[in-house]
Amino acid sequence: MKKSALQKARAAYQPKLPIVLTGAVKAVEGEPTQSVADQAEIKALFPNTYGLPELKFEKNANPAATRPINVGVILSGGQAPGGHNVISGLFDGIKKIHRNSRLYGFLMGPSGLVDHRYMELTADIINEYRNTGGFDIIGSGRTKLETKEQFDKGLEILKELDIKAVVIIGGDDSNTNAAILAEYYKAIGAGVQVIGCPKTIDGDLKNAQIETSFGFDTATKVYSEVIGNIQRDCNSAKKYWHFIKLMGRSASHIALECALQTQPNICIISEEVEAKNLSLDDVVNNIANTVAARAAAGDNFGTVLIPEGLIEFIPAIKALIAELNEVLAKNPDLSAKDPETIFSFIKSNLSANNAATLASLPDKVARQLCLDRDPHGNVQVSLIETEKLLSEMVAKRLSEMAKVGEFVGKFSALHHFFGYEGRCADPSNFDADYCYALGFNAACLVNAGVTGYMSSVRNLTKPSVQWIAGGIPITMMMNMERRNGAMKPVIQKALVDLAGAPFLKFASKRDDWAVNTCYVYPGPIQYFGPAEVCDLPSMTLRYEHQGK
Ligand code: FBP
Repeated sequence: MKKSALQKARAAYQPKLPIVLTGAVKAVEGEPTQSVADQAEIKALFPNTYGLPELKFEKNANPAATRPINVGVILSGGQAPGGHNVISGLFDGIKKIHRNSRLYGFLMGPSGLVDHRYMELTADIINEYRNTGGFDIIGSGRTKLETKEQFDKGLEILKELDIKAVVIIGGDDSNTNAAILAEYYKAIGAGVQVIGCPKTIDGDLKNAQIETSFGFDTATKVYSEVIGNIQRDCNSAKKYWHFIKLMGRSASHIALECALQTQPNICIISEEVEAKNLSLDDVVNNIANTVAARAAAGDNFGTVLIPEGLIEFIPAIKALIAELNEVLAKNPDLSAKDPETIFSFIKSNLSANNAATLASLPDKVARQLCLDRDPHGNVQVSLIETEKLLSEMVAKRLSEMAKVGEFVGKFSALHHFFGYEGRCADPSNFDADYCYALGFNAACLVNAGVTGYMSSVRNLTKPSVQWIAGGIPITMMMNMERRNGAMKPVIQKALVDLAGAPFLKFASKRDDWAVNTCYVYPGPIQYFGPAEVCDLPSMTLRYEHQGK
């Protein structure tokens, strides 16, 4: 494989491990835990893995003799920078436990386990992928692991390869499935442990125990670089409004982090739209008013950041999606029908209010909401062109305002969607170190013999040598939610906290950023140079944990 100059230099980067993981460790148990909500239901569903204690690794002066352990690894869901470093940390971790340990990668996501598609990850292969972006070492996929048949089929190959533990690297849905798999294997005495790793650029897999998911840091730095470049372009030409949609699924963490880094004129936060019960027209009017205020000062340009999940948070559309989910869940045969039949069936089976909301949307958006779902039942918000929908509605509103003298200026919009551009970037030093530590730590959890735990590395705003390593029972993060028409145990998603330091910081500055031009240009991720340039964690993490 031909390598760029940066790739060659980056291959030599040695991720910094927390000091505690550099020698032999022992797992110290904390208090028994409870799920974040719905304790009785979760306990009943996870009788073997509920209530486990948190674990913290400490140095072990008298390590016991070890035996080789074979481990399987799965990359699940969307790509996130640093996945290859989780795998290399895991590889180095199990090799440190015993040099004859073996690592097997299941190919193209969870389906690789079920379909017995795998490869052994040897040192030569691992060395090709250290510190690189992407998930291409074994590929990823979104197959949902949920049935007993899938679990049993997976167990056949795990037994054949003498695999003692499976590490599932995924987001909230994949780690929910990891918990279900752990419970099942424990219940049947399969002798296979399951460990999760918190991955997703969306940043919504975090809680009191998991400070951030990996990939968020790098992806937001990539988006912030290009948003900064666009802002400099628009401040140079002074003739366009840029409508920039950002990935992040339901949560607006990515948009908020990019706003903190680049200081755009407008950034919409979906969670606030919902909390204030704003309609689509309210959102449009707010943007149009800022465009008009800037135009009055002679500035016919600007930037608007839009979280991709916005549409789901507009209360009327949220109600519509909830009913769509019910209709789809009650009529499973629909999925085999052609799109036109599904669309007209849905339209004629909605309540009057929701049918009216659906009818008010542009046809393309209405169809996307009804027809495009991922295997977990999520609306595929990345496919909905909210940036175009908003700019068209803003243009219409501005022409009305112009007629009554409330807008005097020009409005010319350009559109961008940043998501895939950042998911496979070479990990920042933060993500390279964090991911390597998560993988290495997962090996320690396997060695500790536990199951149903998520690899946890904390204290992340401190230098990486001071990070704290351990394991968090996945059931601790779970609650009951309605999915596909039934109540299911799932990991609670972390949305933007409107009382949290990152949002409050943004809210205190945004009026100034709206009218004045206060752009910041963060520039590209730096991999070599002083720590204060190269190793800084995200602003979200810094505000959440250090208040700065
Ligand atoms: P995960 O939750 O699996 O990490 O995926 C994140 C994400 O990048 C979202 O931001 C986005 O909505 C979605 O994946 C896109 O999915 P796909 O890769 O299937 O197009």
